[in-house]
Amino acid sequence: MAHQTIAPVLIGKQEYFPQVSSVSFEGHSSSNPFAYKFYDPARVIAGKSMKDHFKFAVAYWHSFCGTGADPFGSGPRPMPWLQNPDPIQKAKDKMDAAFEFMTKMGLNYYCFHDFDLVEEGSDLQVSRYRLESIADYALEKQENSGIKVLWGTANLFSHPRYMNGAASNPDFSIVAYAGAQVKNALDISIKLGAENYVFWGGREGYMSLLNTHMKQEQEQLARFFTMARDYARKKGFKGYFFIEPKPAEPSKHQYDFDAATVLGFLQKYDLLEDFKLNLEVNHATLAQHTFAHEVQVAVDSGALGSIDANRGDEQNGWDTDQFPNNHMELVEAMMIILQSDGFVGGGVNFDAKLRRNSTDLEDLFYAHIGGMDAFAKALIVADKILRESDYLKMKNERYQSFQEEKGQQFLRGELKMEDLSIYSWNQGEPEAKSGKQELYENLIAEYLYRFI
Ligand code: XLS
Ligand code: NI
Ligand code: NI
Repeated sequence: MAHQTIAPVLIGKQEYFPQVSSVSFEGHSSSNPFAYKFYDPARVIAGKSMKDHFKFAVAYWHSFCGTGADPFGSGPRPMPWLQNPDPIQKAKDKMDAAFEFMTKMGLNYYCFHDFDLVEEGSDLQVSRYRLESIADYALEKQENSGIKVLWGTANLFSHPRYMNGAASNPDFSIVAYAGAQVKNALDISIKLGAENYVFWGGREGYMSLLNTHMKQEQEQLARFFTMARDYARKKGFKGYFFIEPKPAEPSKHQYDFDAATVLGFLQKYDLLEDFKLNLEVNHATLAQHTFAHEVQVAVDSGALGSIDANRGDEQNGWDTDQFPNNHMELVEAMMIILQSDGFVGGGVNFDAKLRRNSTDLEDLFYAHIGGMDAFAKALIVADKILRESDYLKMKNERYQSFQEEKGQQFLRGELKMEDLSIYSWNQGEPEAKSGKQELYENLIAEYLYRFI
């Protein structure tokens, strides 16, 4: 087979994306499909460069491992970096492709699951060896390029052993195995200088309550998070841990259902100091929330750690993980983020995949350029709305009565039910005040077209 003889000669040298040399900012009047129209990394918005606002990251799994396979058929996407039969060489080829892509895109971060980097071995020892080999290679590439790890994680959902859960499994030996895997993943993440570490519990939930001790499983989960935190801290990890909420899929019910559920859990088990949230747009949709809702819930608790940027499909009820392009949705979210202190530790990771029939290698560029431009545009527009429009004034005026004496007393806890009663008997029927939702919505629509 030709690739077996060619591969060693090409280590680190093959160019996987020769059609693109580099993607840079050309402004909104450019028609170059390989240029940013809005994402100008150095441009300062609200006191911070766009680059620092977002810390855009590529998701290793979707962009360099996913061939487009779905339950109905194998993957049609040619992935030239996945051809070598030797797992370590294949992992290196994949990493070459990833770093070539990120360098050309000007992306400064990536996110990975342990076994995105290299295939899982036949046992823990082989896996450990493989992970260490590829981590050495990654470290070298990171040092040469300046690219960093936004977060690492362990894949605790693909292998059949996790069919009944990982940390929340009813069988202790599986919980222990998950522990061994997470220990490795933490070691690798720390070695690669990962800024954060993620837990997404795709199988931490149940398929049927009939066979499930929900209370115990949640306690197991909390115990597991606590152990992982303690281990990582002992090893010198300074970053945040993020829990990524999702209500279902693949489990029927996932314990990390949505932002509010996870916050309650973290508070109950005293983990809020070290654990924040990684919010995914499409997961919000599945939980029947808007993305803005999830962001607001997190921000209100100082727990907006990071974002998995993507979007769902208006007709499909599953995690389609499309690249983001919904401007109304993103502006609303960016308005909330701009009014907060921004991400606690994290950034914007494109947990998004090309459609199965997007099979040209250059499609990966279009997808990320579109996503980054959508966020950049949303940031510009959100900032402009907050600074130049009546938005904040309108919103504050709705609450004006709480600035007045009685409202203030109420907020301070100085009134009793009897006081509310006396007040209302004297005032009579309150005047109707419009919520003006359409006017607020128009503001976003309007500013989307006058932002440059
Ligand atoms: C799946 C999740 C997953 C996490 C990382 O729905 O989004 O990709 O982000 O395990
Ligand atoms: Ni995700
Ligand atoms: Ni997802």
